[in-house]
Amino acid sequence: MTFEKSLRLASIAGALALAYAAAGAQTILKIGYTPTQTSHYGVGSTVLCDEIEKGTQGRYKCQHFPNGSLGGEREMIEAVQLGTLDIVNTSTGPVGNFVPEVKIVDIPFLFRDYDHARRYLDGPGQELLTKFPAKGLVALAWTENGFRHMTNSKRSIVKPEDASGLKMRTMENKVHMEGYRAFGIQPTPMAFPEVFGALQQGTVDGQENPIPVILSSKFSQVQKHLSLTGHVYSPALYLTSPRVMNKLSEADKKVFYEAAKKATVAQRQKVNEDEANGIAQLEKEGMTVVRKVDGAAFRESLRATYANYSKEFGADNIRKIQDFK
Ligand code: EAX
Repeated sequence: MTFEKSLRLASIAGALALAYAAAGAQTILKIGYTPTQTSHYGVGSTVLCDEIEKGTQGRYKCQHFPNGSLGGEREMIEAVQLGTLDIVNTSTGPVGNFVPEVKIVDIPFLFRDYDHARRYLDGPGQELLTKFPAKGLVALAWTENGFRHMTNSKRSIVKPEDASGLKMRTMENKVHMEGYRAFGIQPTPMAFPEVFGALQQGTVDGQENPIPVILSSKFSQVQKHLSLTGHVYSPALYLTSPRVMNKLSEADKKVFYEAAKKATVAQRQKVNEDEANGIAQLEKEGMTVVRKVDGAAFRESLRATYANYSKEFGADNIRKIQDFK
């Protein structure tokens, strides 16, 4: 192409872009997550998108891909890096495979309770968000999946010996798997969209997830026993890419970050509601629930594993998180 011709084409493209903008052209952002649209992920994603749409006067709008319709969390993060997906609302499950610094927050029994986890992530945990751009990702904000509990089809779990020998689906997360092995579980990593079928067919005996996921994914249909082990906190993130962010004006960037903050509040609120009402609901659906788990025994079983975590992450770094008030 001659220089003149390409100039002419460029000016045509420019004129077209202006015409679209005048006609109220809209950019569609594809957002994906593994649970349903009515789950905590759907609630948070809806607020994120509504706020972005409002704040940009409709120049940006979302198309939701819930239910893992675009694959598991690892695949969706890859899609965001590649640019075939714009935003993913994902647990940290596979994130450490992309941004290794994040793995520390996946250590079992690291956070005492929701208040501890949320305040830590909103405070010192913000520093971890700065590690994403080097990996072709932008973390808009921390959000939440919840404390994970075990379900299975075989027996009630009160202490590690009860969990021992059970084949359980886990996320593709080495930190989790190492801890769960110490509980005596046989961890079987699997993408979330495969989990219901695997439970139904008995490929695995159980799985572990927060109440809002167990509820929204209807695991009560394929699992008899629920134990409130709360063995690990599962953080989540709204991830997008530099590709998306670099197209935004400074003002629009601010809109995206502010929208993510509001979304986090809504997603955590939905977790609170499910924690408050969901356990009774799951009982009504036929699950046997163990509320009093021997937490001390589960922690104790992790002693040697914690020594390994300390080697990997630094004992001081772990203690700083545990001691955060
Ligand atoms: O992020 O894979 C999992 O078990 C996650 O907890 C679920 O997809 C929600």
